[in-house]
Amino acid sequence: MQIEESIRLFAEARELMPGGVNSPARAFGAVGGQPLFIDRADGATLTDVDGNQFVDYVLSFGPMILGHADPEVTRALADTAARGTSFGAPSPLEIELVRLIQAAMPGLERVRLVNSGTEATMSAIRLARAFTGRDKVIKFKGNYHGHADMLLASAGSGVATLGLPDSPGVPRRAVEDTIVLPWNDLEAVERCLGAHRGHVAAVIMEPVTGNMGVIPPADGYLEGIRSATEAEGTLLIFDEVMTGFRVHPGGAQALYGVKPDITALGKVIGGGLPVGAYGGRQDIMDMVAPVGPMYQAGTLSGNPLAMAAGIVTLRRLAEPGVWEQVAGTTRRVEEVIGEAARRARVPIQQTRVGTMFTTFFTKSGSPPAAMHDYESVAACDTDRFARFFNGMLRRGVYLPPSQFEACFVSARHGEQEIEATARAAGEALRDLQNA
Ligand code: KE4
Repeated sequence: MQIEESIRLFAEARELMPGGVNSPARAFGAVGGQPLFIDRADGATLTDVDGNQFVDYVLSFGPMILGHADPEVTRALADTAARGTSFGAPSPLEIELVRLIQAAMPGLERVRLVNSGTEATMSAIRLARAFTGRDKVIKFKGNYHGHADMLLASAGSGVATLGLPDSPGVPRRAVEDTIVLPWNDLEAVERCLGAHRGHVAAVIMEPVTGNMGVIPPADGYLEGIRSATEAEGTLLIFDEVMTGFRVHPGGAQALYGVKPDITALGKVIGGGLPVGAYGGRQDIMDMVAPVGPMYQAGTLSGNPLAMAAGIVTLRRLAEPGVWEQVAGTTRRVEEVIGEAARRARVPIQQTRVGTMFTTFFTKSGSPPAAMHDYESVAACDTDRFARFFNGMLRRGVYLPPSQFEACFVSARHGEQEIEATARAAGEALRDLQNA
């Protein structure tokens, strides 16, 4: 595969931007080689600046569930842009998007729109502290909630990939009220809440993790955390920035029937434009300025372009059968990769929830029974993953460049993409086994 133009651009980009990228997750740090520069994308296909085409399972790390350059989204963006791109004043589009979010997640009685998932989770934590008057926050090892200081401790995603347990520049006092517990261990939460009775403002969690790969909660885990937090007056925050509209049309809260007090959203609700949101019970959200004293603001919050793309995306996902079709394709993709691994006799563990999935490369010999927590994922054979990633890339399939990320499927992935993935996986896994 010829990538001369990407090489040239990467050299130039590194002179301008740290690592030549605007997000570490794109840096290929865990898989070697260098990031490819993308020229355009359409449907399930990425085309890089050298003309190489790929079946895309990154989909902007989740947002592009309709597929890239969806004609209806593109038309809505053009029409909206022609009417002005930002007013610094409310617009009817914000009402439309919030109504679509509430239709899917009725527990969000009030919603505040922001510009990224990081802003959503950061604001949700501030809100929980304001509402409870408490300072401590429980998060989980391997869960990533964006890069706000108080949440950048033992995070997943790029932090796990880069092995940066606590980022420099985050002062100790910024995380001294952040307690990090093991994921999928209900007793640890119950013990911690008891030990810090009256001091824990919130538990924040990815209800299904995506940032250490996809790991579903153990049976009863979410329900147990819900009742334990309820009993302690601690707010439960579901970070559904990734899982929202991905694990279920109503998010993990609908899939598992567990209602958080506050939900953070992002990615899909903006259809590929910068967006985030946090919302929940009205009595809690009434703490947010200008109704209440908790301050949070944003120049481009509720931006008409992000609203337009999000409205088209959520409307389409609400049409009968659309989301189910994407979930069905996701199951097929998992099947063909699993079949290829069995034929090549390469040990893998596969996880899938709705429209997101992960292929874990376990160390041969004694693979863990199942992917359950950060330790089981950290024990994976990340070198093997890297070789698989590059074998797939060379054969026209673009996976997230880390074992600690989720793969995503879109409404535009079909038979052709499944067959191309099956063929590439068969060859890449055979190469692995013969290496
Ligand atoms: P953003 O600030 O990147 O919009 O959202 C942060 C965030 C919050 N919560 C969850 C559960 C998330 O997955 C994310 C962002 N996810 C990463 C991918 N694992 C975004 C990709 C990147 O950092 O470039």
